Amino acid sequence: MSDIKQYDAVVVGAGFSGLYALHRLRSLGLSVQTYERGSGLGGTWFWNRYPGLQCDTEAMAYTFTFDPALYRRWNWSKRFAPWHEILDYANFVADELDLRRDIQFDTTVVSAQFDEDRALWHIGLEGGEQVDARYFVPAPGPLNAANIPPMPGLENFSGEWYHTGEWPIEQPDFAGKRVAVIGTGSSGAQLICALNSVVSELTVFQRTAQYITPARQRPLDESARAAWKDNIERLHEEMRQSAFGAPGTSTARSAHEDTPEQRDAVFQAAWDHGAQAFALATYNDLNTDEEANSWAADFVRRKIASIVTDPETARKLMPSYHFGTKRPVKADGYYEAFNRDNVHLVALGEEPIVEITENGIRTSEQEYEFDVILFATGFDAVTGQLFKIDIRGRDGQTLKDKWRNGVEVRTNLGVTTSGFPNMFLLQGPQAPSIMASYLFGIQINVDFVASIIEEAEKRGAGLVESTRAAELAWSDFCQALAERTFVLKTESFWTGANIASKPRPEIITIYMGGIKVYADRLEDIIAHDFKGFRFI
Ligand code: N01
Repeated sequence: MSDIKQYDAVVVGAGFSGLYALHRLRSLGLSVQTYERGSGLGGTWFWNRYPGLQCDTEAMAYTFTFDPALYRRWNWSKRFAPWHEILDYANFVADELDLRRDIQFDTTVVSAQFDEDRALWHIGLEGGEQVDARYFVPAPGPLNAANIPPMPGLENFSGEWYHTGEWPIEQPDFAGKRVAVIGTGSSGAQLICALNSVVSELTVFQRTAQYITPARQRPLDESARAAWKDNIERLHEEMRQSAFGAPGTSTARSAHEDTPEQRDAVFQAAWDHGAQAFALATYNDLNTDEEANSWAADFVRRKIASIVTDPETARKLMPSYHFGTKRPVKADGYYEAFNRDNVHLVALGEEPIVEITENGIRTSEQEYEFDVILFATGFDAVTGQLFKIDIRGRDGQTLKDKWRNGVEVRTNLGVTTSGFPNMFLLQGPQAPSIMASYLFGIQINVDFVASIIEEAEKRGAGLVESTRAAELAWSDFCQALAERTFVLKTESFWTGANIASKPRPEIITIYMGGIKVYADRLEDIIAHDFKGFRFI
């Protein structure tokens, strides 16, 4: 008798998708073991804990809706949940669903090899232990592999430095320090807003000027929570029928239907409302129509000009790429921060970084001295963390090779890829994932995986696998969706072009079709005998 532990399913990661998968698969009667590399729950919220971090999806929509009673038991304090409250929520979910007993922390899965003869996955853990599982369910997170750009001299820096995505558990103290922030995406913008009044000097190194609209954070009172809780069954259905997966995040109106004055009023109302309104709920053609896009972009540029008092700083902050082709950034007080005497802006297009020195950062123009350098430089997105696991399917083929190191990622619905039977990706490439309300997308994704596994168990099938035709059709569909928009015109982590050393994808790794289209497709597949999947 082998002393290798045997499970029905192994889940990699105890972020929200891993937690819900553990719950759903366990409720099918399977034995499930989850391995988590961190020492706590929460995935991305465990690793990102920088000052100012909050979720930019409204908290009441960033809550599991699969069990209305569970939904009603949790109380968010603010419109946008701060990171530590989201960690508390992850722990609440784990406790309520009694998940902890099947999660092993501080355990990194390093390999997973499919054994065709035994219809099993051999899963290798750091330290050498191996376990076996019939189903292998990686949920390592699409924004989990920190991108620390190679900068000559970093090893010589005598101060402290951190990356937002690998933040220390003990919060560093920045009071009175000279701080550099490199990067102005969601993480950088939140950091800049939180730190500018705490540090003595804050210097922002900006590679691309972004469109940043206000989040409009505010406390949530009982009546605001009740408005959601009392209606959660209806709101769940509204989320299911929407593109983004949250109420109030879409519109059927074209920007061409309004006069310039009306458009300005619509943009202003969205600017005042905050959250996703500006990008998603103003007009439906911002990402497909040149004029509509330019009207939105101009509105933000005019805001920058009216807020930022120094014209030279305002000029550097003006974005020029197509609005919405990088993930829209929401932050309160971002442009206002640059009116402070202690906040400085370096536009890297005009003044590139040459090296990190012992005392700070040397650009082409001068050396800046810092006590702290903060990298808000994003992630090797979507495939980065997945590729850290040596995953081998049929005939020993690695996932990395099959997907040509990210150049040609092919999945069926973001869930499976042919040649890797009984492997189910959660929030994987070409699933709604980072392009939709995250927890809602998780529910749809995991419920579908659970349906396939339930069907395989019912049929007594040892293996289930996507057909090659199905994954070609789905990934080509994802690419076609992207080509209908402006998204491919801009270098971003959506297009896999944020990291210079990474090969450029030929097939996009994100899915832009929205929750409704995705969920309808999954229902149709189930109704048609799981077409596109082979049960063996
Ligand atoms: O990362 P990013 P992020 N030298 O890739 C710059 C989620 N999130 O961590 O635009 C100098 O967006 C880079 O410049 P450029 C959310 O999905 C959510 O901010 O590529 N600069 C950019 O300015 C978000 O979209 C929340 O030219 C370099 C920045 O670094 C995603 O995570 C909060 C550089 C990276 O921006 C990623 O956001 C935070 C270099 N070599 C994050 N390399 C919520 O609120 C990169 N940059 C839920």
